[in-house]
Amino acid sequence: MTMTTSLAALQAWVDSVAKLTQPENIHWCNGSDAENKRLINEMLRTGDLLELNPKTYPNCYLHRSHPSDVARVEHLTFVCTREQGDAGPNNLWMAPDEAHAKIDALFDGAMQGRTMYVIPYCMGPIESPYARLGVEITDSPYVVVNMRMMTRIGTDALKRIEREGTFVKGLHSTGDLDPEKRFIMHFPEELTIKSVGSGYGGNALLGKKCHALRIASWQARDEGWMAEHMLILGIENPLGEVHYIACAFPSACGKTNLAMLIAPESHKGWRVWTLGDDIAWLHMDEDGKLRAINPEAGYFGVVPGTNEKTNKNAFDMIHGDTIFTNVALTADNEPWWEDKKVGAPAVDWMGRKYDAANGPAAHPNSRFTVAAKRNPAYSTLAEAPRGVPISAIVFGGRRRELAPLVYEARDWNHGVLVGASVASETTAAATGEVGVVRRDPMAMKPFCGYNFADYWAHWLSFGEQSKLLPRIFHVNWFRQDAAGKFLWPGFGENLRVLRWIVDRCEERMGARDAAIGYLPEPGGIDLSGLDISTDTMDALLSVDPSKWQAEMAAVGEYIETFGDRVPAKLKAEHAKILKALNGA
Ligand code: GTP
Ligand code: SPV
Ligand code: MN
Repeated sequence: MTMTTSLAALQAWVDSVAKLTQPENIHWCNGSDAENKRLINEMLRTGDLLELNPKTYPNCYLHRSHPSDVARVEHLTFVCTREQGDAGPNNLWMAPDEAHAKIDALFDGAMQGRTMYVIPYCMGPIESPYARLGVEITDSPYVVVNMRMMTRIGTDALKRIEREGTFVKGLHSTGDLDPEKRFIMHFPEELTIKSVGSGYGGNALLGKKCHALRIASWQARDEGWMAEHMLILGIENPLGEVHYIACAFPSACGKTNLAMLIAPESHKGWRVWTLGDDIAWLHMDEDGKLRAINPEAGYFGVVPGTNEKTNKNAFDMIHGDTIFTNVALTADNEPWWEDKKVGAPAVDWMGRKYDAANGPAAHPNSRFTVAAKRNPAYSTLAEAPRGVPISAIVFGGRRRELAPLVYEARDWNHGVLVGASVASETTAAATGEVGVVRRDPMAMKPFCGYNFADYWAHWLSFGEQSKLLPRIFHVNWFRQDAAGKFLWPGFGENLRVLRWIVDRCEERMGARDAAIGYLPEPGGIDLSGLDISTDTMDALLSVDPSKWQAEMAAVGEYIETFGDRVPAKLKAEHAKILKALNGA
């Protein structure tokens, strides 16, 4: 083995991993085009990638993951802290020694006959003081080419790692894909991640959920910043003024779509700019404003539902330089998915001849991987080292009833309660039952690397530090009528709700004081050019006191499960809302 880094700690770790996993070759990734091309050609040869129609989808490939390996596996994801209480009831926990022993046994000899790739990466703009570094070791070339689009990998990252000396260690092996031998383990106290037995997305691209959320949230608590499951967008009005908004919605609940929104016809001169679609790191600046960077450089987005109408920006950008995972194919070798609106499936996501009796042609959690710069709405401020100042934080969930289209928290502390109360119907982004409401505080249930009670205390601590914090809102695009039809048209029309949010931040819009917070007054949301009845709007903005009493009782019980560590301030906010509801 040749010495390939001047950082002894990195070299020693790579050597020790090689000793354990016994790869045939070791390759340090420099991130170049040539390297990428070589890996793609190799995967075309092994069948890990299939080339898509080069005329209509140039530089696009299909990857089919193992049918048992198509989503995050929360029941196999562990946070391994010395004290179990530090991981909290929101995480599965294992003692670090036991976890290392268990997973190292699975890594033993796991890379025999394979190449071990060493991927130095940077989360965040390479010159950003807020960026953080990591090295992922993997035996999957699919992981390398995905990490190359999703993060900033290679020589520049390695230089910064060598300069700073600190980096998150991520070890990944696809293993034999036996679900019995699959674990995603986090050791926040050691800045270490170990993942085995899955080649899929959030389980294998360790810079994303494992590093940028679970490990980073732990570091952020210690260091006074926040790592959140949030998109970042800029909304520009016809005068050219831009406000930046960060939104936390659970997986497959509309972050990518909102981040790339195209204004409806009726809204000439309005634009949305994308800074990020999944993760935001928030820091308070000298003035007391929260600033956000997107630690990622690409999108790993849900494919089904993407079309010219719902998300034209995404639809256009995934017509080139894209890796598709688990979509179907047309007879012309183009990718196909449910609600694409053009073409027809010939071969399903498992490679079988398409038969409607087998279910959807594309897997409901099929994904595209694409560089952010291909997005027509890409904001170059995504590369600004200090990020952008955030005017509003928006929480949301998928709730067929109860939660109104939009409401605003009274203040920061109430907003923390609103975030802690987020619940949403489960989706295909994680294995398990789909469509059951579960509590998903701040959309971080699967991603917070420490005890939620401590996390809420951390959120509340910001309220004591500044008077210039963003206002906090809650939205719900997914309210349905009795027949199961969405009441709100969603997608581009969501701009109307963003406008109300910005107007509230600018204090140029009144609101109705409902017990749960502030709601739009009649006419508060601009409905020009939209065919929606007054009855529907009333339903969308209704707050049913008895249902909300039951909801807040459930929130109270949930918070109680975190015991003595729950901050008194959060309980006080909860008591205030219950009281207001009882008086309503
Ligand atoms: P992750 O990548 O898993 O974190 O998901 P995400 O939050 O980025 O969700 P995404 O934008 O990919 O949307 C998931 C699904 O919700 C897709 O099928 C979308 O078509 C659908 N969706 C997004 N926005 C809306 C909306 O405003 N209304 C409705 N009805 N559906 C939406
Ligand atoms: C999510 O599930 O929230 C995702 C996809 O964004 S994954 O990268 O698999 O976590
Ligand atoms: Mn996500």
